[in-house]
Amino acid sequence: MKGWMGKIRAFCLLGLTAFVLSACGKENLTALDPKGYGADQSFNLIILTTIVMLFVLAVVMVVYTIVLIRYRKKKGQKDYIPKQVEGNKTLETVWTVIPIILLLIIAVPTITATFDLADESAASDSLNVQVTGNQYWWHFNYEGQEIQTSQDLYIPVGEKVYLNMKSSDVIHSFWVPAISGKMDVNPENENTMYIEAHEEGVYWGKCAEFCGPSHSLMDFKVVAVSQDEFDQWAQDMQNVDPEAEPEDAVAQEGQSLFQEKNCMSCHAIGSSPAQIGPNLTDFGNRSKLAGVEDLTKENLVQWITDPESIKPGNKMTGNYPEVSDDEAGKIAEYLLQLKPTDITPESAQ
Ligand code: HEC
Ligand SMILES: [Cu+2]
Repeated sequence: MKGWMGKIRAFCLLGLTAFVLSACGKENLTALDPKGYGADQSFNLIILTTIVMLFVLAVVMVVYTIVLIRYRKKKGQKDYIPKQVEGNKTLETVWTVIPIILLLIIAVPTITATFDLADESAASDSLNVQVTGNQYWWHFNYEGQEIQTSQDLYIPVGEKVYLNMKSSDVIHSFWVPAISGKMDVNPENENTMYIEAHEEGVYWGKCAEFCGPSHSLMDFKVVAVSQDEFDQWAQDMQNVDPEAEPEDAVAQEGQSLFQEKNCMSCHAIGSSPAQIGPNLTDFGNRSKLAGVEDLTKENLVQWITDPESIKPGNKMTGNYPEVSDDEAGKIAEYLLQLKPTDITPESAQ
């Protein structure tokens, strides 16, 4: 009776776990539904290695079962030691050669893909973006163009985009599972990879190298848009006047406070490269605040008054003068109206 109940309980737990886990993950945050060039390669290799492993498993299980049934001790049989066989040449050759063949089947496409993904020959004719990993946010500097942005990386769909990556502090890892594999982002040397998205859309990215208390909150997005939309976006971003006065009176007060409270010592608006904190040129167009929270006025006020409550260990906490809720509300009005372009993560979805 007890064993029976245990089985039911284990079964329910398994079902529940599967149910809960099936809701995990965000849209376009999986390597199992590839939407980009590198992700295709990884996925094909996953399938190939899985087939090879299942083949090995099947063969071993069949042999195991046959041996188990055929050579088991039969009723009435006496104990005896079977004939000892040693150094069978044919067997030794077979079980050496088959694994070598299986490993070659895996190795050849893996090495080919590795070299293909490291190919930098098209870099000079492609869009190049300098990527900087920072404790807990990403910065993007479009080379040869007056565009700096943070958190959301806009790219034209169907084009190779080269990412030249470095870290400003510790080691991070750039990973957009649906588009491509991971690449370490080191403080000392630049690593380069290219990404290419097949479809327009928003793809979630994660830092994949433990980098501090808010490592798991170091999310970002790749926004893939058509070439026309990308050109429009680039033009709009270049045309931003960082000192433009907002129309709304409250937002105007917010703009003055943004200067008074020293926010500009770390945050740039426009293409200035200052980057102790995220560039806020298109902040109002983002769908997330600091990469993780929904971009609402309420959350923004909370961030400005107490960033620590959202991202522990971030580099903003304690490094600016105290801001009251009222002042934060005004600054929020100012920041939320920074919408220099109609090309946004929402429009790309
Ligand atoms: C010492 C430098 C520094 C100062 C001064 C500073 N910040 Fe920040 N700020 C940061 C850093 C670093 C981050 C990124 C935090 C993270 O995600 O880990 C950040 C993030 C933000 C974000 C989220 C940006 C995004 O892309 O989602 C906003 C909004 C912001 N700060 C507003 C302000 C305001 C308003 C002030 C002035 C009251 C201010 N900051 C002062 C460094 C600073
Ligand atoms: Cu990181």
